[in-house]
Amino acid sequence: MTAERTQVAIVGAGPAGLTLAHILHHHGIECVIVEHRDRAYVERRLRAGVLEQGTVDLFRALGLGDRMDREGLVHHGINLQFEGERHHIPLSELTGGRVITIYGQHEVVKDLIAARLAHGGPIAFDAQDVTLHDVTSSRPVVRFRHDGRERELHCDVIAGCDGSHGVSRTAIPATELRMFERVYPFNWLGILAAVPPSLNEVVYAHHERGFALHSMRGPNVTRLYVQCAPGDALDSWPDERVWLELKTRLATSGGWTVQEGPVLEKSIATLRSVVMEPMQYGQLFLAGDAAHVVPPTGAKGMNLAVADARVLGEALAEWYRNGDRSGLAEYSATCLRRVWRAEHFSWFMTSMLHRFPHHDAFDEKLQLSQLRYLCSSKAAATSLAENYVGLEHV
Ligand code: RFL
Ligand code: PHB
Repeated sequence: MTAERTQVAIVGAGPAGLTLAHILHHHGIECVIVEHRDRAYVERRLRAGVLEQGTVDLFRALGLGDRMDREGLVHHGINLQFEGERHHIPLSELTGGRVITIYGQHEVVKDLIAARLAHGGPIAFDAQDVTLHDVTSSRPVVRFRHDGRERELHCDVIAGCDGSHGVSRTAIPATELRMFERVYPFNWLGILAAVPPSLNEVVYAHHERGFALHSMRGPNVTRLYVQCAPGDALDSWPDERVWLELKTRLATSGGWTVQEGPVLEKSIATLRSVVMEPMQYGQLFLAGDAAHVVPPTGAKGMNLAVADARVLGEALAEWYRNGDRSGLAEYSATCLRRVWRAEHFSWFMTSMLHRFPHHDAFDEKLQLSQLRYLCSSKAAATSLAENYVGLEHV
């Protein structure tokens, strides 16, 4: 058994854990990241693609934005499509010039890992049997097996950044945690295709056969999603079926639809809304998907993870700098205000754009009316735009 000491133990090397490590490093606070997958796995895991302005600004301020600025695609608007017509929502025009940046989450993760290793910051990849102990004491401990030996990490604070299937959340007794949840009766089948995007912006399509989404990862790579049934497995979606649904659901009456290309990756994501309250127990602080999950329709999950890390990092810096615990005491309440706004927005986008099994003609008319309102009222479009680019003060 090797016993070690650090100031903050971070469980999980996703966007939340890695961002927090960089903020702490910036303030001269020591931390160790414990990640149960290997480096190649976390760097390959395809997920989010839309960075809010606030996320981009934070990465730049931490000196992590070079490749993102070179390779990320800056978008000034998104499109909503329904009844075969495309409607442009000019995000920047409606929000005083704010933009979104299309840059894959795995590219963010690669950049943050490379920068951390370059300054000598420890990450224990491939850590097995990670467990949390004494989280209500002033000396909590993280134990794990690594490189064939047992390690014990003594720290002041544990940051639980280990996603929705991690162990941190389970270190909090059920009696101390309230869980709010909504499960949706459909999933998303996503593909990455080696073909240039068919349009230079993101398209969210409402269609009688179900939702579809056109996005991208670069000038020659398209990212596409179709709503599928909850029981569907990947083998019920051969490439021909995926393209047929995408082309049907994304087609406009003007004859536009998506271009086909070789499928590089295919996977199914489940859609859920979850919030855990509070996001703190003793010296354990939850951040990102460990504390809350949103359906991807609002493109909020990674941005929320980064926002939690920023609040926690600044609160820890205050505490170490002058013993002021007020930021830590308010951590959960501060984050939950933003989290619930994003939960509402993601639920709203999901409810408006998908086909629900129990929907009848009345429900569909309501969805279409809401979509038409968003595309014809500046007030309604502004509300969508400010949520989409990210609200700074909630
Ligand atoms: P992560 O990324 O899941 O990272 C958690 C890390 O913890 C590790 N881990 C453990 N480590 C040690 N011990 C254990 N016991 C552990 N258990 C787990 C894991 O291996 C992992 O490395 O959580 P984090 O950092 O909170 O980040 C959250 C985001 O990953 C997530 O919210 C987004 O991907 C959601 N999301 C989107 N978010 C956006 O902001 N914009 C988008 O456009 C967007 N699109 C999406 C998405 C999620 C999707 N899926 C796959 C659900 C699109 C999709 C399809
Ligand atoms: C993506 O590019 O993967 C993406 C874009 C918008 C979303 C979700 C995912 O709402």
